[in-house]
Amino acid sequence: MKIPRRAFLGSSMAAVSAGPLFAANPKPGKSKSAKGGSREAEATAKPPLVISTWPFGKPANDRTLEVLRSGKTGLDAVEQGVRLAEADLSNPSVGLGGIPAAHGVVQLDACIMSGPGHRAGSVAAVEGFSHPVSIARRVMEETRHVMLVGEGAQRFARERKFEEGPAVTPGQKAAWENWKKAQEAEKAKAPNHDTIALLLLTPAGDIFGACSTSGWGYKIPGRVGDSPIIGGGLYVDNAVGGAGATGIGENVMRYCGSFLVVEFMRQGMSPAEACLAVLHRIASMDPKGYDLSINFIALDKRGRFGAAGTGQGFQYSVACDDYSKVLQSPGVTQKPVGPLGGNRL
Ligand code: SD4
Repeated sequence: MKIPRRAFLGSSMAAVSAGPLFAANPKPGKSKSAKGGSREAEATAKPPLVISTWPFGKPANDRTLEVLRSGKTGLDAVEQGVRLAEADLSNPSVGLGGIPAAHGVVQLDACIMSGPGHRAGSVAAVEGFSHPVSIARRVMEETRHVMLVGEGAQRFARERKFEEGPAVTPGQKAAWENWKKAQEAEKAKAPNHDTIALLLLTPAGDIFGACSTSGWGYKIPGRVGDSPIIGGGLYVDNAVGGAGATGIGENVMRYCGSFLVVEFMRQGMSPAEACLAVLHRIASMDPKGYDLSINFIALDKRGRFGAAGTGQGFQYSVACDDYSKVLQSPGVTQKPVGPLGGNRL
């Protein structure tokens, strides 16, 4: 097993998670306490480098690198990585295996972004199709628009013969019926919702990103979260870096969260510092303070990467040549990431 070149971590917690492939950051000044007692993580790896949300991002990262190594483009690679997560029907938060909306049908949100050309495509509230990330890509490549939603997005996908997915499974239906008995849509609590946001830095220095989710479980039909919003759940700037989000989208999209992470990197912060700075910024403005259940991942043009969450326990996945791991993100508060995290290995 080879050790990735130039790899280091600045957080003791992350260094433990990273194992022997990463050495402790030799610059102690870089590892400072975050508000609330957590520490920032900082690491660098030689591209190709992929970072994504949650442990289920790990196979998606591996797939992304595999596609890139096979000679395909960075855009192909991030799309295929996210498609892997979308195809996993045991994942209750991405793809058609996701928790349905309040009317009992799964509605999917996704987007894709290319650093080169600063191009983006997005779809929201799409029912019945297995791979919203691919529909988003076609919106980007074949229309003059950035975002299609609902019936319009479905018509667009149908015309292009996109794969229609399995109907709601008996398990999803039974869970939905139980939920329906218990509460109204307006009072819906999400028992578990995650998202895959995935970022790639290619050896040529280009950055690509993609994001896909079934959103907030039992959401009001038509509700759109941060994930398909360019600058909300995902943002890429080819001159600087990329960022993605997971958690309660309402707490990200009101602040253009991923855009802000990238802007802070542009001002000189490392990815880890930028993720934390955005959490602090949002908490300083939001009536809920840090009680937000949001998490960010980021990478920059130099191959540095990092993550941060409002609570403890947010895990993210990182892969580069000869390295593919699930890492632990620093959390600003001691509150657990909670059922919204739904970490699974
Ligand atoms: C949303 N941000 O729809 C997504 C869901 C998510 O952990 O990431 N949950 O709000």
